[in-house]
Parts: sequence; C-alpha cells; structure tokens
Amino acid sequence: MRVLLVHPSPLLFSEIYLRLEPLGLERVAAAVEAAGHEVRLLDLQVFRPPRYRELLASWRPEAIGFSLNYLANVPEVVELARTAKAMLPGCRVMVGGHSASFVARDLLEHAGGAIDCTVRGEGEGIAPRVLESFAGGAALESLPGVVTPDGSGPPPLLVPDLAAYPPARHLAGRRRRYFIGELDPCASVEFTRGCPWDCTFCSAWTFYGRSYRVLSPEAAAEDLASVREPNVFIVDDVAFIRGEDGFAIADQVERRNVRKRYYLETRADVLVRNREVFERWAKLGLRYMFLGIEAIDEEGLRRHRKRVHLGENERALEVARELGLVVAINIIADPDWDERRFEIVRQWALEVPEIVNMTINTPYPGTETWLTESRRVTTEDYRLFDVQHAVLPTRLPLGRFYQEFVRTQDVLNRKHLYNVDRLLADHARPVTYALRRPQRTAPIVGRPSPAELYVHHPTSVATR
Ligand code: B12
Ligand code: SF4
Repeated sequence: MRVLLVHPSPLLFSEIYLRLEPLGLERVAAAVEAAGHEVRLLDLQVFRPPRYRELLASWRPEAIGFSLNYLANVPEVVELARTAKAMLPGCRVMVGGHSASFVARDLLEHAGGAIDCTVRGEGEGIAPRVLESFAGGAALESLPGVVTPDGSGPPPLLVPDLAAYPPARHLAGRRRRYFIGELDPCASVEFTRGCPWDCTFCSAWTFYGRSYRVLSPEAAAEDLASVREPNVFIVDDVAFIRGEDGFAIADQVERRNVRKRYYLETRADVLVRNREVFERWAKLGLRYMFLGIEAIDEEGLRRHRKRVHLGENERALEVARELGLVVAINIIADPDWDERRFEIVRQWALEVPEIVNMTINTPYPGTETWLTESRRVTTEDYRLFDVQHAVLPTRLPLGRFYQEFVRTQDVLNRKHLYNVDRLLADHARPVTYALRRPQRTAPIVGRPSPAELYVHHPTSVATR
C-alpha cells in the first residue's frame, strides 16, 4: 500500500523557540515500512500546507495516518482528513497520537466519515494491523485500541520492545529545520517511555498507564550514533529517573565515541538524587535542561501533586548551576491569579539566573484536572488548548489577565512574542469542531477511577 503519514503544523509556542522532528510518527513509519508498505512522511511543521494537496494529487496514497499529539491541532487534522476523502474517496484514513487517544470518538464525529478510525495508544504495533484491515483483513473494531463509528476494539497494548522500530528518520525531509534555541539543527531521541509520577495537570502518566520502560543501553546508543545532527533533544518525560540506566547508556555512548550537545527535561528531585549521572552526561555534552518547577509556593506544588518541596527545587537549581548547565524553568500561571500574583512571580523570576517560561493552567482531556476541575472551561475551541490561552474563568477580566501574562512573558523573555490583541482575537474565531466537556452529573469526590483516566492500563506490559 502507498501510505502517507502526516504531522500537522506547529502551534504558537513552537513558531519561534523550537521545532522538533515528529519522532512518534517516524517510529510508526518504521513499523509500517517493515510490514512492506511504501511510506512517505509529510511534516507540516516544516512543509507549507499546499504540499499536502500536491502529494495527494501526484502520489495518490491509498492510506493516510495522521499524528495528533496536540489537542489544538484537532480542527486542522479533521480538515486535512476531509480534504483527503474529497480528493481521493477510496483512501483510508486513521488518526493516532496522544490527544487523539483521549478524544477518539469525538474525532470520528467531527470528521463525519472522513476518518475511518482513531487509534488509541502506541502506534508501532497496531498501525500495520490497521493497514491489513484496510486491505480486507480483520474487522477494524476488533483491533486493540482502535475506535470506529461501529465500535471499539479491546484496550490498547503497550509495545513489548521499544527497540524494535528505530525512528525512520530517512523519511523526514528538511531535517535542517528542526532546532531548539541555539541547538540548530537538532534531532530527537527517546531513551525511556512513560512516567511513574501522577501530576494532576499532566497526561503523560495516564497515556502510558503509569508504566515506565527503558530502551536497552545498546539500542539507545546505537540510535544516537545513527543521528547525523550535532545536537539532540532527549524527549523522555523525565530523564534519568534511574541513575543506573543513565550510566549504562553513557557507557555505550562513550564506547561508540558519540559526541553531541544535548537538551533534556527532568524533575528537581531526580536531578538532586542522581546528580552523578547528570554530571557524567554534562561531560558527554549535556548543555540545556528543562525543569518543570511549576509553582513557587508549597500550596501550588501540592495542588499539582508534584510530590516535590520548595527546598528540593532550590537545591536542584543549585546543582544545575554547579554542573554549568543552562536551565529553563516552567511556571504554571493559574487563571485565578490577580496582578499581585503575577508581580510576585515576575520578582522571583528576575532574581533567579535561569530562563523562566510560563504556561497557563489548562485542563486537557486525559488529565485528572479535566475531570476534577470545579471551574467550568470557558470554551470548546480546541485551538485554544495550547497552554498559551486561558480556557478556565479568569479572576481578572480576560484582557487584563492577558496583559499581565504578556507583561510577565516580556519580562521573562525580553522578547515580544506575545501580543494581547492576538491572544484575545483567537477567542473570537468561529468554532467548527467543539470539544466535548466531561459529562458530569455530580462533582467527583477524591480521585477519578483509572478506568476513566488511563489509555494504557498499568498491567498490560512488564517493565524493565
Ligand atoms: C517532545 C514533546 C514535545 C516537542 C514536540 C515534538 C514533536 N514535534 O512532536 C516540543 C518540545 C516541541 C513540544 C511542544 C509542546 N508540547 Co509537547 N510533548 C513532547 C513529549 C514530552 C514527548 C512526545 C514524544 O516525542 N514522545 C515519544 C514518541 C515516540 O511518542 P509519541 O509522539 O506520543 O508517538 C506515539 C503515539 O502517540 C502514537 N502515535 C503518534 N502519532 C501517531 C500516528 C498514527 C497514525 C498512529 C497509529 C499512532 C501514532 O504512536 C507513537 C509511537 O508509540 C510529550 C509527552 C509524552 N509523553 O508524549 C509532550 C506533550 C505531547 N506536549 C504537550 C504540550 C502541551 C506541548 C505544548 C503545547 C506546550 C508545552 N509547553 O509543552 C507545545 C506545543 C507543540 C506544538 N505542536 O507546537 C502535551 C500535550 C497536551 C495535549 N493534550 O495537547 C504533552 C502530552 C505533555 C504533557 N505532559 O502534557 N512537545
Ligand atoms: S509533569 Fe512530569 S513528573 Fe508529572 S506526571 Fe507529567 S511527566 Fe511525570
């Protein structure tokens, strides 16, 4: 089969700071290629939109798979699927990825027949089976994780071996356009998958059912050695949770004499606990680190269920400074903030030497706060769910809130990426595809059940 795999365009956030290769889609591509299909990959983060129609017209794919990690990309993906069915009525369409997994059925409804199925969970194992089904094999709705208008298959399975399908990087054109800050050009690699913590605002853990899997050190280093770019973004949710894994990969990287500059994301407590492993990686080329500090008060940390105390955050910043790393910190702004709270954060941010980034508290489908947040979301517009817009009621009038947010961003970045008029205008756009709010009759008391939260269930695979 001729199979086209498509990643949608970038969001506001990644227009300027960073743009990274679609690693998940490249892994799916590797599995689909291994099953004997002819595959092309189109990343609309780096190709202009007309390229999509051109490819449909000239190459005439028989199946298309869209990657939908970001909720804000839902309308775009639905429109792209509609275009495909209009131009090539016989072409079969599947949509997978992080956000697709949490709004699987709604996507089918929005698309009105233009999407044949959504695929929940990891794609490497299941995408080739969906293609078999498209070609006349088993019924789609009998496959694990697959959702069709006619029904859903059993729960999705976790792939047993992360090393089985190294990313098909050869399929991604314009690789020089991937960068993060001065790490330009920059490739991405994955050493581990999943996160054992359970922060309330995050869906990384519900997606993977709180599992945590590690690539074998040999496979991790082999993948790294195959990367041509001099810079590498390690996409793991929390890098080097287990020090011994970090050391084992470092040994293999050294053995292959791989020299790169690295960017990674981790938690404050992990950095403090595993200082030696980060020190070793600093010697191997680790330069930049993103720390999800999230809040500068104990109450905020508790609300996010970060399971870290302020003292650990401060200690982590000291460790990073001692190791000579450039650190970016994320702080979550709450729509409930008033001018005083913004001012406190600005003052704090000016006092620390690190780069401070700010996002807005956003309850995403798949997170615990999506089910428990007592404030009603103010919009059903998927495009506003990008952590740069307020989707919960703001204590300040919305325009005033954005003024404070933008002012804080200006202070933090010394750049003028954000603009109050642009952010406000985004709320006024007509909504074609509306996000479905959680169907609640009574408020949830305590924690929601795993059945409501998880995509992958914790028991479906052994962890290493
Ligand atoms: C790396 C990363 C990024 C990279 C982008 C990489 C890229 N181009 O795709 C950067 C740093 C740019 C980024 C930015 C943002 N990110 Co981000 N990101 C991640 C992260 C940490 C890992 C993604 C990854 O590469 N995983 C490894 C690969 C192998 O897995 P994967 O992509 O999920 O693909 C698998 C499956 O999803 C599935 N699949 C994927 N595509 C397809 C297609 C088909 C057809 C099929 C069948 C299956 C399938 O199979 C794949 C293989 O198993 C995730 C967290 C997570 N654990 O997923 C957050 C995450 C996806 N990001 C998130 C967010 C909020 C953002 C931002 C909006 C803001 C921010 N501050 O982070 C921006 C906006 C991005 C944009 N589009 O412009 C949220 C998504 C929330 C949501 N529901 O929309 C996540 C879940 C983080 C979180 N903790 O909440 N991000
Ligand atoms: S925010 Fe980080 S530590 Fe918390 S659950 Fe998500 S990935 Fe894990």
